[in-house]
Amino acid sequence: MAKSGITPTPQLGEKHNGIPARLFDKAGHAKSSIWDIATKPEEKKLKKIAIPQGIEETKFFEALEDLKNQLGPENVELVEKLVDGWYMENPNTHDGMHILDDEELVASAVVYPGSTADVQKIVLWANKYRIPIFPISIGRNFGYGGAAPRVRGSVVIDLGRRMNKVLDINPDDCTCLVEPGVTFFALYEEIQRRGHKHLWIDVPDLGGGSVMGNTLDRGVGYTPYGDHWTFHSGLEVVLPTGEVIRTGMGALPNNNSWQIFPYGFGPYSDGIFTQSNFGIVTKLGMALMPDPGGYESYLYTFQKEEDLAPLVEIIRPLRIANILENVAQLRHVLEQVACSGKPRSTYWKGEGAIPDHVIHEVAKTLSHGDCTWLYYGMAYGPKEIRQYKLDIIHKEFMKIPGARRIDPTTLPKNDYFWSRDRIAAGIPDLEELAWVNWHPNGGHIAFSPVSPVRGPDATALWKLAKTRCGQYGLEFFPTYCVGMREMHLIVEIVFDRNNPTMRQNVDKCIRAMIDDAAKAGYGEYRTHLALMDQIAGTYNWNNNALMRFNEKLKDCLDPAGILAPGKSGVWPARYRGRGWEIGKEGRQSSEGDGVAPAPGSTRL
Ligand code: FAD
Ligand code: EUG
Repeated sequence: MAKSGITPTPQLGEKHNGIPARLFDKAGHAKSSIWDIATKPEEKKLKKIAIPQGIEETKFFEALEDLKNQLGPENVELVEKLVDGWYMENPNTHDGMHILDDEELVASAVVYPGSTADVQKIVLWANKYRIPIFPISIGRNFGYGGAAPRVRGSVVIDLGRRMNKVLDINPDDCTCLVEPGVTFFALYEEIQRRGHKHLWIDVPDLGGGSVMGNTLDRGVGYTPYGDHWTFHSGLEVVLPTGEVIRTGMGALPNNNSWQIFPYGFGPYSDGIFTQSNFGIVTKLGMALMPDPGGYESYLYTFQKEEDLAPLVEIIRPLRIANILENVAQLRHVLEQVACSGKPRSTYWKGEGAIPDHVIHEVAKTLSHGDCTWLYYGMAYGPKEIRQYKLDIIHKEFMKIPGARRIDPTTLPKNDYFWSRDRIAAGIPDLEELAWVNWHPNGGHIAFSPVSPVRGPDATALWKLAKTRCGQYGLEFFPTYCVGMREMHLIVEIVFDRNNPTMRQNVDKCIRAMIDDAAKAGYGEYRTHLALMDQIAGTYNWNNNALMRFNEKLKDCLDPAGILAPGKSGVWPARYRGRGWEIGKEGRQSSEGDGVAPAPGSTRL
């Protein structure tokens, strides 16, 4: 791709999913460094529209005409080509970071509702014609499937394009209510614009995702409010049969407590709308953090791989006692090397994974110096309050021989440290994208097991990943996100999207890790569409009792089986027993053998 062809990144003022003006230059750099080494053709014309199984082609096109009549022709688009784009200009038709062949997990069409009533219309339409639909808020679920539907040919509902208002910010209660298309970037800017300087949000490593999509996928950020689902309060949901509900206090007409008390009365249903295919969320309430009156980032480095176990033992009691206050990241030095944004070939051209000694040679040249682990944390509050905690942390962390505290005053303004500093203070950024450039046409996928905050567990998972990635000749970037009583280990593997052999190796490697982990008693907190069946299969206690419960809910809530079939491994009755699961044997095809006619068709 010619560098001269690079267009400017759309800004927030022009597009709901654009980049804030303050990060425009950074986005430009990120984009050109991707384009500099890209070789995959930018655009691919589909051989054929991906018509979903279970409907005749002519009937499908008739159905789309009907949908256009209901929503306006400009709000329904047929998918005829695939453009992978990049993080800031992500496709809504497929997974821009596709691990399977790029024509596998693709939409037939994309539809843009403008209101909850429009979403209801789309759901009723899908029931009428038996067409699978798949909701996205922004579609930047990179590492986990992007905007792709699980069933090939589903109609993607891109909620964010027209439903992207911050509906409410309550500066006294410190809460907000958002529509699907509000990104972390957009929410942050809106709070600044309204002058609520005392309100913080909590952001993931990249700010381009939606508050809603991230929270519904149970994503994480890095302030004390890092576990997003914990901090939500209140949903509005369109059910797969078209009814709308409000959960929690939202069910009480004229209530003024929807965003401050998440439970309401009676069975608490919110959880079933996360990582699920039981409803389409159209409004979400979130708690906002009050400015703690000061903050201070710290970075400690640890020399040896074996330091992991004693370090994690030190972390656990401090984290539970809230001396370690935020969802911190404990990162491996290779990720820091990759964060420079330079491709792997800069450091190593050989076969197999980069040898450790090469990584350490490069690490010596980085601002933090050579090490194996880096703990990026933050202390909050006025100076004297912070200092109390920082002193304890210093005393404890320095018990590890060779531990070092990096003095932030020695670090230049553009050092990666300051990006972590912004993120832990709720200021969304774009820096983290750099490591996706490790390979040309960089795609990535995550293996994300949950670990107790215990030395032996952290070490077991680290070794498991190291062994399998070594076996497949792959580098991996491990980061532990330190929750209150557990850690998510995020093992990111970058691959060249244009290299099918490499993609297949990554797929095999991750599948092996999932099985190894399950055998040792570890499960994933979240996953890519292509891995959902396998992972759901590991949560199989008592003869798959949980999956049978989920299937019962699915059949009851979605009798026609139209909403995101197969999401999280939950298949509607019409699809079951027809080979739709992508198995651990590494089958690359995502489709099964047809669907049964749906029951109850006269009612709908
Ligand atoms: P979407 O793609 O819109 O949706 C995510 C999921 O939720 C999909 O399965 C979708 O079907 C479902 N969904 C969305 N909206 C609805 C709705 N209204 N109703 C029902 N279901 C819905 N993630 C983290 O959590 N923390 C990180 O620190 C982090 N760091 C990253 C770093 C890098 C470099 C990259 C590339 C990715 C990172 N991610 C991280 C992963 C991902 O980018 C974010 O989680 C992102 O916020 C998800 O994308 P989205 O909000 O656009 O969600
Ligand atoms: C990260 C990435 C994730 C996630 C949590 C954290 C951070 C990576 C891609 O998914 O789920 C550095």
